[in-house]
Amino acid sequence: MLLKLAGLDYKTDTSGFRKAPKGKLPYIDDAGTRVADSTFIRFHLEKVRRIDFDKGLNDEHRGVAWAIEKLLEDHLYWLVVRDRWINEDNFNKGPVRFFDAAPALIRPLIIRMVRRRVRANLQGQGLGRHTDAESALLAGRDARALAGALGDKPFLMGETPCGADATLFAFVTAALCPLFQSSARDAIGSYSNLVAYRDRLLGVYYPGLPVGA
Ligand SMILES: N[C@@H](CCC(=O)N[C@@H](CS)C(=O)NCC(=O)O)C(=O)O
Repeated sequence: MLLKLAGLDYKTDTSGFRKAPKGKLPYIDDAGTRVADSTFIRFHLEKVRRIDFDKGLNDEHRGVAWAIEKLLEDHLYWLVVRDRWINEDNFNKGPVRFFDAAPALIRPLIIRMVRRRVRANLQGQGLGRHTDAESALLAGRDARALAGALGDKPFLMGETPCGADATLFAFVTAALCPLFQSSARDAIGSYSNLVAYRDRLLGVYYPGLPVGA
């Protein structure tokens, strides 16, 4: 999404984590320079390609945009991980497919190991310690904050997209994924401005991408 906002051509590599410098996605390979993590990808593009994703924003708006981005990446993110990886039905509808390429004989073992690690991460970060009802409360507050911040503007900070729109769009779209039962989906889906934002940005940046209902 950042590359789209920057108007830069790119090719998508779906081969997975093998070349990811930090063992996580996303990363980019910019003419041989590998940069991992969406925030550092953004910093790289700002420095090397001289792009200011927050052009036209004053310090107050830059601060709010950054805070919203981190709310999404470091709070709502974990609620979505929890919904998808801990809930058995959700896991079997989505994340289980990440392991399709593993040899069938050892696949269940790998799945158990990776799920154990995801559970440990959720415990370590802390959000995995809450009950379902408490998590749903937090998801509700996240959604209220996001819907309130967006209001009736076309983009988070006004008439044109800023850096945090890349994150907001990604998270709203992921949370609304109709495949999963989730408190994040219920919460985000109850705000018509967030659903309309998803639809609008999909139409502009990913025309034809099927996202379901
Ligand atoms: N805040 C980081 C998050 C990166 C991240 O957690 N990526 C997930 C996929 S959405 C991942 O690669 N997880 C693999 C793992 O935790 O081992 C970013 O925006 O780049």
